[in-house]
Amino acid sequence: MSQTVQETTLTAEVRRALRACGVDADALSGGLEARSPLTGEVLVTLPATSQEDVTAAVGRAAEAFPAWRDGPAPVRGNVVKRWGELLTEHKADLAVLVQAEAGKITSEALGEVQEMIDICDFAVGQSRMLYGRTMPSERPGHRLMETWHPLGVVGVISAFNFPVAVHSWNTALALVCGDTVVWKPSETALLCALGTDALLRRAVEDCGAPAGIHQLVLADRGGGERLVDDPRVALVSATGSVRMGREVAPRVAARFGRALLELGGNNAAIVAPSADLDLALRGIVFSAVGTAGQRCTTLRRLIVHESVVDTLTERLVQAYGTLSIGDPREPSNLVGPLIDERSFDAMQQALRDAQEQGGTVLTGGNRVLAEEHPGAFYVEPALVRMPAQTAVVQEETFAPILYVLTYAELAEAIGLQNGVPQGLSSAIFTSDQLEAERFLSSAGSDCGIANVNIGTSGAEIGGAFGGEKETGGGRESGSDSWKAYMRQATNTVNYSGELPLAQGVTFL
Ligand code: UN1
Repeated sequence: MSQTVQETTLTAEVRRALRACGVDADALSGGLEARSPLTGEVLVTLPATSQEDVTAAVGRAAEAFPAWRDGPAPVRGNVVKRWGELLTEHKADLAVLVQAEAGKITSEALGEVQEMIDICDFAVGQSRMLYGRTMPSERPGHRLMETWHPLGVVGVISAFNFPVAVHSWNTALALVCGDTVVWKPSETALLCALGTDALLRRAVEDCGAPAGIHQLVLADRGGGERLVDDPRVALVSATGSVRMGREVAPRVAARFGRALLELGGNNAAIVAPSADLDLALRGIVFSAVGTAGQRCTTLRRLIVHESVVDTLTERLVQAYGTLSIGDPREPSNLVGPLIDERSFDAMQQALRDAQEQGGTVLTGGNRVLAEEHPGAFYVEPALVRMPAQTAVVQEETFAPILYVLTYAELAEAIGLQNGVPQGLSSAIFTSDQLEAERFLSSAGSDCGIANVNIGTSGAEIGGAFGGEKETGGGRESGSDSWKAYMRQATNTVNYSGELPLAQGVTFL
């Protein structure tokens, strides 16, 4: 262990959890620091993956691909099944690492690992359902059909806020689809990546699968660029900011690679006059404040009918007042820390901008526990009444700020909801079926996720996850997202003994 790491309850617990997942925690040392947003302390130091190592990792994944591709998909499913079993066995251990690095409260850290277990289940089933269709051919004695084939190496770039679940959405599907994976986790979530990788490595060994099918690289930005630019990487699946997506997408496009992007959200909920306000209140608070406002699905804008806005904001202010903020290991706390100081500064800047743009902070926004933890950034979630959807409201600030806007007519509310550059998640709280249907129709929400009487966050893995516009257009996780990890081939088989040409063309 390096000199900088002090032995504390947290570092001891993290090392125990790493060992339980199969990582030789005592052998770790190096130039990278894994820091905890809980206290600001360094948990472990560990070696960085150099840019050359990233290229070598892509090489190993590319080498493992043909044998993996050629095996039966349900046999590939066995590896994912075993991974799911190990994740179930080590759910609490991995959650300790998620909590230590992402700052989640215990139930959300456990919930994140549960998402991994669920997607493994889903992918195992999918391994027997990589369906292609057969279409009627226009020619006699011909069969027209499609088949789905493995794509190659998939590069997975994941973010700090769902540091392991989003990796598993991609990896569980990519593996059953016959692809191999190189994973670059967030630089602020290295330990939970090590734990996840160790469990997957064990599953690979237990099933006798090729060792190269999953490669973890603890790389910085330069290493990430290597991954993005490598022509052997058939698909780059990247989760993160719009800024990151703007850099990744053209680089991948320049070499005609595929990109699956899951970028920022600026999610809104409409609260209609007929809404059940008790239910709406709970849905709003969880979506706005859960994970300290650091989900890409976090509720950031509340569009409330003018007849209920005063009652609802009053109740929200009250509810915000009861939230306990602090060390997420403490079961009574519901709001953990922001990931780092930069994130805190961005929140403060957004609050200043909001006030300059005519907003009123109804509650929250202050840093707390600064004396106890000078290196950690705990904040009171903020509720801000805005006169209009101003510039700051149109941006995603990755912190717990909820802007409140009002509307008179549903069309106006939908206009506000859609009037931002991002298009991930959205919701309406209403008891009016006609309103709900309008919201879900093609003239309603323009987001990838549109919900009724439920908040914007906390999606199940069974549906496709992703959004439109600046959110990047990618779909991950459930439904038929698996198709992004495969290539489609169209096959025409002629068993007629003649050679009729399509479109009635005659030749020779
Ligand atoms: C993310 O924040 O990148 O729907 C993913 C949710 C979670 C996933 C969020 N199931 O909030």
